[in-house]
Amino acid sequence: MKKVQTGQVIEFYSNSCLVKTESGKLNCLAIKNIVVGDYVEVEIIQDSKKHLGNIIKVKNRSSVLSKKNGNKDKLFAANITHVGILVTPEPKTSSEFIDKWILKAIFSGIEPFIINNKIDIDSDQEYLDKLAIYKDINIKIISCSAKFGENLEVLQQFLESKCVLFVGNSGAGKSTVSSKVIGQKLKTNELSNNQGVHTTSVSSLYELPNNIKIIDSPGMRDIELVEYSKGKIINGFVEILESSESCKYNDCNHINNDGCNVYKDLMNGVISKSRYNNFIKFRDN
Ligand SMILES: Nc1nc2c(ncn2[C@@H]2O[C@H](COP(=O)(O)OP(=O)(O)OP(=O)(O)O)[C@@H](O)[C@H]2O)c(=O)[nH]1
Ligand SMILES: [Mg+2]
Ligand SMILES: [Zn+2]
Repeated sequence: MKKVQTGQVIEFYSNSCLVKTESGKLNCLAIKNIVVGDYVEVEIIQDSKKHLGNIIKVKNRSSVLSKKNGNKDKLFAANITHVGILVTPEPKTSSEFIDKWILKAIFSGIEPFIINNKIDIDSDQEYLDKLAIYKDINIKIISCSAKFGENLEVLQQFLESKCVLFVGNSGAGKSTVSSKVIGQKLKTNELSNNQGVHTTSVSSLYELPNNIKIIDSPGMRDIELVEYSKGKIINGFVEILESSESCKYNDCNHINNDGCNVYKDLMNGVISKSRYNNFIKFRDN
């Protein structure tokens, strides 16, 4: 066995993690600020029963998902390329939830897309109008029924060579989509680590054929946007940002319509009401 190996963290417990390298899965001592998805260098330990390796280096990340925890950033997952936002007629997905995750993805260096799940159940015009808003701003939408396996091959194809995190309200079908794509049930939250201690949350990375990677990180379920400064929120609304470049005044607040191009585009229907409302809400709350 090579003394130093490169691998990816595929499972993360409170004080240890599993690193997948060319010679297999190595149980390693977790070090500070390592998360599932990280590429690391591991030094093999010859004489320890508990841990097979020490992480000596973390490689640069292409993206990182984190959450503010007081003054600190708590990291959840690294090197995710795509966030799949599950949108369903039942439970009803709010536009606020969708816009929050689009913004979060953009700020984290990750591409958001929408999974229109449960196409087997009835949806109304309001629901279809909601989806149309995201199609208009060039968000990729994949429609499927996870439960009945409809169109899942399209999702699977799209996910090739990507590393995805599925997000959605409770009941939207994250677990169903994941297990259908993975072809097995997900690991549950209750898992014992090597010292027999039950950890309440474990983050996992599932590697599938065709180089599909799915990350399951229970801690990322609910996010808040308090961490982003008011001035930056507009960067999470690309069409509004673009429109704002034609506002008459540099310090336009996009509310009073004096020379405001965003307001004009809102009136023209170029910018959707719900996107505009969420932008103002996220920015001014
Ligand atoms: N009709 C229909 N039901 C679905 C579909 N996908 C999932 N469901 C059902 O929706 C319910 C919730 O699915 P889950 O996969 O457990 O949802 P989840 O997003 O993991 O929910 P939480 O774990 O609570 O966050 C289950 O009863 C599924 O069978 C679908 O495409 N169509
Ligand atoms: Mg679930
Ligand atoms: Zn303006």
